[in-house]
Amino acid sequence: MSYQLWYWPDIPGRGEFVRLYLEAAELDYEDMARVQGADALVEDLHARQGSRPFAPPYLVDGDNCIGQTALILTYLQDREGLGSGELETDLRLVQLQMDIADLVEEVHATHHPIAPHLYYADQMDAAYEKAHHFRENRLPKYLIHFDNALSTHGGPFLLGEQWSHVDTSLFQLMEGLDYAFPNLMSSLQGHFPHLEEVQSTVPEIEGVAAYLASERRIDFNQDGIFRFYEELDQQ
Ligand SMILES: N[C@@H](CCC(=O)N[C@@H](CS)C(=O)NCC(=O)O)C(=O)O
Repeated sequence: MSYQLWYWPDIPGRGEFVRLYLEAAELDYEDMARVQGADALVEDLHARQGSRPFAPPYLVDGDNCIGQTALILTYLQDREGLGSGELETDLRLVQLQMDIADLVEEVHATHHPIAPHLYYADQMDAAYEKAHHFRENRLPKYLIHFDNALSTHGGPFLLGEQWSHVDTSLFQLMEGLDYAFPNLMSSLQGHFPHLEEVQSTVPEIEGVAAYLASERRIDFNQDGIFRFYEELDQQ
């Protein structure tokens, strides 16, 4: 039986982290809202009551409904036998995936620092200040952390030759950062060689290559988490 992925249809967003792993592992899934639309997503979410996730993305696997990107990826890894087989290593993967989720939240906060439901135009001053701290402190701190983690097994992936959900997510993260902060990221070129290596190697995974060449892969846009606002990318 195929998995059902529910996520907003018009942005890559957090759904893309799940999609990339499903595609890398060549797992069968239906991208429900891409077919049925955003209204169907809202309706499905509200109909779930007790087992209802707080927000998309969520994955439905028979009677199981799982929300939270990092948890979905961990669930898929375990369900499909794609883990390392060592508890300590798999816990490290979850921990890094949660670090990625934290950074994704901080990226979103650069353009929506006050409230996600307010327009960017109504929180631009705060966004400007938030983005300054993000560029100067937070992003470098995270990138050093991920680059160090990647350096431990000799690459190209976190665990060496075998890719994991952390690699597919780091690829997506770097792609999103390049889109949202092109000036900043080009100034950092060469500083994080392991991240650059994973960014260029993940697209070579067979399932990912096929996916990236397909129409299922949609571009970053100004409604998503990774948005380009020139004023937030100043050096
Ligand atoms: N921590 C959750 C965050 C989920 C989330 O914020 N989803 C967004 C879309 S990317 C959403 O639809 N949020 C609606 C809301 O917060 O009310 C995760 O990593 O999956």
